[in-house]
Amino acid sequence: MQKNTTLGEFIIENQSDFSYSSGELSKLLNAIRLAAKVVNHEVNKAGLVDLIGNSGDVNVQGESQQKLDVFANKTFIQALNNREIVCGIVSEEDDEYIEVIGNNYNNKYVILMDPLDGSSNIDVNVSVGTIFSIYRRVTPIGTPVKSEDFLQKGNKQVAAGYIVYGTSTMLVFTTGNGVNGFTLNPAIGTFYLSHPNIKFPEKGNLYSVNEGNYSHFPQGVKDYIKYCQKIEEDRPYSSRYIGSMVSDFHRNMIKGGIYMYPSSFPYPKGKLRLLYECNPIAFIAEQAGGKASDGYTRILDLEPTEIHERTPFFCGNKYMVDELENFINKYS
Ligand code: AHM
Ligand code: MG
Repeated sequence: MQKNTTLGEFIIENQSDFSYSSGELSKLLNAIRLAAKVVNHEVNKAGLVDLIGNSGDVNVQGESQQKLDVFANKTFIQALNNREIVCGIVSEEDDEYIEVIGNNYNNKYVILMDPLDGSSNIDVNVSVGTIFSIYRRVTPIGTPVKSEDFLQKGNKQVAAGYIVYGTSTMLVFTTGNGVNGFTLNPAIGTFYLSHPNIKFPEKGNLYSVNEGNYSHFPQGVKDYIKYCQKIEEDRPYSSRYIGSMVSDFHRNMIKGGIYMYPSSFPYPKGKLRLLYECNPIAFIAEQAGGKASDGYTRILDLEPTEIHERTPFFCGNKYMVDELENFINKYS
């Protein structure tokens, strides 16, 4: 790989690594790259213009939508629609899946996304992210997309990634052949390969969880948190929690650590959505040598039944998630 590789060059050079190496997956990643730049531009100036705050609308899950949520949702949908690469889109912000009719239903891929994750952080200038998950459709080409195209297990993903709009903006993705991270040079609007072949470090010393919900966590999770805090060997671990899953996961993957969103009140099944939050992050985690679990089962092996379903989520260094599962299994 040459130095200063751009994302565009990387996509072309690695096309043969993509599971289904038609130019379409490359086109799809290019559409995401473009939308990411547009959203990045808007996120960066959010403090300057009247974009911060609530749009007044409520999404399907009863959560109030931020204006930038709406903007990011529209931007990604438009970029994907315009290129006629996907036959359907699921977004956290839309109740039903979106059918893309263009190209006579001949598009091969579906995409599921959270256009702006952690959006409650925008008002306070804290990092947010976009998460996406890509599958090959299972229904015949040339027919309208159906719900079974979206309700596939995570282990069928052909690509997944996230964009973190942080101190710098990064696009991190996998096509099942390792994880690569690209940093945006905002002066010229180009993503450069800055983090090739990302792997979790051997040891982690961070744990990330909303401890305000502690009293509602399952006993095994409570015991694991106490274990993280115990002065012993390489512990206590440091507690780090931004409240933007993309940023929390990104930090933990680079530095070593575990992210947890267990079942709790008011989220008996956990807060995070399986299809467009947990599955793509789990795919990336595994490709980086980590592990993702609902406490019992590999996230990527869960059988989805609804597009907006939730799951408890534990993700990080493999040995840390193994330890957590041991604590949980003591009570099962
Ligand atoms: P969102 O998609 O509505 O932004 O919710 C998901 C976010 C995650 O990014 C984050 O880790 C979590 O919600 C924080 O929730 P909490 O405030 O309950 O800790
Ligand atoms: Mg989200």
